[in-house]
Amino acid sequence: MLPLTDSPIVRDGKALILAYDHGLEHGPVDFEPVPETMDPERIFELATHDAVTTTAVQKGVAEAYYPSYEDDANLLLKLNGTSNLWMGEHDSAVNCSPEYAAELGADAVGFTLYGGSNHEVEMAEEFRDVQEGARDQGLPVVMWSYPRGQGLKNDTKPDTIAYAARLGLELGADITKVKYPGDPEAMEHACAMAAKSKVVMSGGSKTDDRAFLETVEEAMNAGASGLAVGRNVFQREDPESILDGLEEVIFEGATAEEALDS
Ligand code: FBP
Repeated sequence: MLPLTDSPIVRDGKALILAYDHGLEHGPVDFEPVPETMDPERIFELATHDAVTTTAVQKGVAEAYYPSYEDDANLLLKLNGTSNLWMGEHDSAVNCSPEYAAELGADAVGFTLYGGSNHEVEMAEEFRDVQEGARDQGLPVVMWSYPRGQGLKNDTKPDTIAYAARLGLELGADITKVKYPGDPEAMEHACAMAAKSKVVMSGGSKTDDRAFLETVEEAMNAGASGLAVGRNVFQREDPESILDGLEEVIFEGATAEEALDS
């Protein structure tokens, strides 16, 4: 496990990952609420906000846009992904290597693992190559740990999320991104399962400012090390304002109430 003390993707041991792989994972529908977000430039402008420690994108977006932002934003290159057009059992195609990620200027790499899928074994083997390749490049590894598959009817059950967090530790992720399991006790259990590795909460579909900041506050108090968020930022008309609030809650220890009042 990397200590992450020198990594630009964490600030004071915490991370706010701006996720923008939705064009692949969900398709154009996610850009409909705020159409200018279909342009990656808009997201890289947000990535320069002080609250954002890194931005997660796929290879093509990084190749085309990151060169203009490399002085002002950090890059987390997602190394696998699947479109919503895929109707099979949960799986994710590896589309970039850690070596090429490093060439593109990545500060970290990301990988989705669908524990519980019929493809879990192959995905874990692919993760081994990614994790060891990232170690060779000195890059931290962030696992999107999403238990899914035919046998899993509820992917946010407390036990399932605790297991998801533990998979990150066991397989060598430095940071594991999990869905919020619904209450602070369950999140605390998941963070404890990750032991020395860090857990960040996944943003999820857009909610109102209060509900969102309160959940982030709960997750932080439960031991999370931050957030990986897409839609709850870029689907807002004023994304800078929610980033201001997230900065207060994640890095300054403010309550959601204080962040909303400021
Ligand atoms: P959101 O904050 O918008 O949920 O983004 C986080 C994320 O993990 C993205 O990186 C990814 O594209 C998406 O969620 C996957 O969402 P799901 O598979 O749950 O539909």
